[in-house]
Amino acid sequence: SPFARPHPFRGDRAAPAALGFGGDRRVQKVALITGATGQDGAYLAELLLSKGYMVHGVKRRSSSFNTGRIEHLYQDPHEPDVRFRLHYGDLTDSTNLIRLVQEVQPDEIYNLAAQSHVAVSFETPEYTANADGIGTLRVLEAIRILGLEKKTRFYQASTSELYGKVQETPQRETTPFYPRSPYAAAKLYAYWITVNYREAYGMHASNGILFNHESPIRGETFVTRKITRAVAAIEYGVQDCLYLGNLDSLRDWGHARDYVEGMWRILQQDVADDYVLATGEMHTVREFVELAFAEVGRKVTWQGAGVEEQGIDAASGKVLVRIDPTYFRPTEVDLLLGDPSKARAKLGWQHKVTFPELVRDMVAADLGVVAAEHGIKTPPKATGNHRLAAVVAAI
Ligand code: NDP
Ligand code: GDR
Repeated sequence: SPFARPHPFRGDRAAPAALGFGGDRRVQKVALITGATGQDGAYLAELLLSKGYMVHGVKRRSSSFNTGRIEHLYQDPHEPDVRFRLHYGDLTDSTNLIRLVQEVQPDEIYNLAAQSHVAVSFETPEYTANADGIGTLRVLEAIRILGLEKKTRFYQASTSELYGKVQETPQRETTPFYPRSPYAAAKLYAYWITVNYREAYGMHASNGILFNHESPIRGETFVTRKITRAVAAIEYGVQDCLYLGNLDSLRDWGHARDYVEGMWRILQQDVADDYVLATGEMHTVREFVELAFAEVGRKVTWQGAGVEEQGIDAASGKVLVRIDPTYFRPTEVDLLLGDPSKARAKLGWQHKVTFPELVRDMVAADLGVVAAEHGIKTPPKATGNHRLAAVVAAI
């Protein structure tokens, strides 16, 4: 048994029963998450810990603090029964990855690490290819070099961006790919190298083709979080207006909490395969803006066209949204709409959080975040219940 010897990363005692794990170490699974400090990494680590896993996360060295999303999961490594460990690492460093996989001996690897911003990938295409494309190969090779092909299951964070210039709507597993950015081109390589290692070496390697998923801990430069933060900041008078790019792109937006559950289910299947995870509903950026401002009681009306277009507060006439062409991408993905039928049939997975619930959750959270950042103790004027609750929670 791999548990016969003491292992440097496994505690000597059983995991706490309070977390639903029965205490038999032989059934405790070990997971390694790359990108553990990101949005999905944080939700996934929390999910796996709740299922009794020993979770190892890879974090990058940074001169500034980058573990804010997983702070609540941190355990003092000197305590007994530690089930969450962080290790320094980088997807551009193959020796580091080989050593980590060797030390951790994971049952499951979730490869979530990536330069994940589509617009930024046009600025840093070579780095994006290295981290997102070759980085995936490095993790797969680590498994193979260490002879763990039959032990370690592999999940690749593939993306709806693969569909890019859409060939079929809605998009499903069989829809042809047409990447429209250096990010998507790098992820295309990662997708196919995952399929290839499955077919060539019999590895349990799967792609989750995930459509956009958001949350209150979404990176602040992705459009949804940028909007919800701005709604809060404008509401508190600490931001004048919100600058956006293309208001008409259509996205299939879900909640990250639902999607990490899908990732886990993909790795629990007897046979590795590729799955679309999506809501099957799409909305424009414009609709997201309208719904987010509606959460604080503002109605946005649109005036002008093209880069002159503005979103106006119907009640006060204040300009809430302006267009900044720097946010347009050299090549845009106009429309993404996923068909999650296969995931529903084979994994029993479907999204739970609806689009309005997602927007509400994010706006409520950002009202709290922005209030806390600026030391705002009371809401500026009478507000909806959730808003008051968020503010109270933050102070
Ligand atoms: P985030 O950008 O929030 O997180 C990315 C993570 O990868 C962070 O932990 C980041 O570290 C880490 N990272 C970046 N570069 C490297 C590197 N060279 N070596 C090691 N770690 C690195 O992304 P999400 O959580 O939203 O997404 C997770 C994965 O899923 C990504 O691969 C993304 O491309 C993919 N995806 C996301 C979708 C979404 O809608 N969210 C949809 C489909 C796919 P740090 O915190 O230090 O920056
Ligand atoms: P996306 O997400 O490119 O779909 O990639 P993002 O939120 O960045 O853009 C969505 C759409 O909004 C338009 N947009 C803007 N986008 C940003 N970031 N900032 C703006 O000011 C702005 N104005 C308009 C964009 O042009 C785009 O059409 C995300 C990432 O999480 C990827 O890692 C993941 O693979 C895909 O989702 C699925």
